[in-house]
Amino acid sequence: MIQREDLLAMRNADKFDTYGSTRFPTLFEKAVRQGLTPADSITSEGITCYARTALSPTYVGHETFLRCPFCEDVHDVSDYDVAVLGIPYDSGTSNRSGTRLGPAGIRHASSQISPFNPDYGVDLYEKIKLCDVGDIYTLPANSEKTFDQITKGVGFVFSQGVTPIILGGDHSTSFPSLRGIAPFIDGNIGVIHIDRHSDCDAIQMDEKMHGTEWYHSTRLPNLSAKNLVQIGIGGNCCKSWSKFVRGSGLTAISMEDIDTYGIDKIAETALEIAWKGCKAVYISLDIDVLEAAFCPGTGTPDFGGMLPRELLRLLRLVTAPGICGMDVVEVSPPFDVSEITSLAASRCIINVLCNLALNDSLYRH
Ligand SMILES: [Mn+2]
Repeated sequence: MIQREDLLAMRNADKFDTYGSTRFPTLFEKAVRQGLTPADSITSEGITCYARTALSPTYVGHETFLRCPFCEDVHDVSDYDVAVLGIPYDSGTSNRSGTRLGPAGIRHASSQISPFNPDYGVDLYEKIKLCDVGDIYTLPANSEKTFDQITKGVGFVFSQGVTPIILGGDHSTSFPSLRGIAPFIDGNIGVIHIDRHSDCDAIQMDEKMHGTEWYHSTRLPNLSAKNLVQIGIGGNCCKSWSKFVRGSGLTAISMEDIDTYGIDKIAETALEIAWKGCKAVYISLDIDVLEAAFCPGTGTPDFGGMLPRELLRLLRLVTAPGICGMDVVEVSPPFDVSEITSLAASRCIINVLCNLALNDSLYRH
């Protein structure tokens, strides 16, 4: 039998204590200084609100969106108009996971796209001061603590007068993102939610998962379901959905409705409902609203969704008046093919930014 002390790993284990620990305190101090202290519910050392340096989880992004500047110190975010941030989180998925790699996938795909867009006649780099502030430090084993991190991180960016563009992550993250923004809006918020799924159950598998975010978001004090418009609905759905729709006052628009009335009329109706009595509107785009053939890289794809040009036209029309934030969720690179889904998400965000720049319609704080 080999003696324990003759094993290389055991001999090395004995040596580890002699190395000391000089780099960790320095790195951690810098990470906290630049990435903010974590949400109050988190007690372990080494966790920050925004993931920074080598102390980050392994799955956080290493590139920036559209190769824009990285805002390493979150306190400098007020130097910019718009901040892209990632939420690498997929513990809220009920079927296929992988959206924790969504932010990295979208950023990588975005590097193929030019900031100049002839459809809009806009050079984004000239018109908008855009940065990437990195990823929220998520905790895959605990949704509530992750949600606290998201609320703090998104809220901080918005409180600095900056419009957040949020790369998901699964759709459960929209609730804590809105919870971060809502307290800083002096009035009501409307939501334009583009998705094949309605996502308004109170609870899913005993937790707040990615089919529950609208139930909880519409319980925020200044976000009423009467200002929530859902466009593209028609995929998997629980029967409890109809009860919530009737009771809450939300407006659901199906793919059949889009076929009947056309994108322009649908957009006009959505704007009217979302903005009624509101100071700001948030856009939440679940990439699975696209016809499954165009978005293989998502957890719950469905046939019969929007065609790419329908989605781009809808986004162009509904972002015209200005928005307080946007998320693009449910991109799951492990299921993607040739980066199609990540590329679709990137194109949607870039066109929305172009539209905001063109109309000078960023939310005014
Ligand atoms: Mn969906």
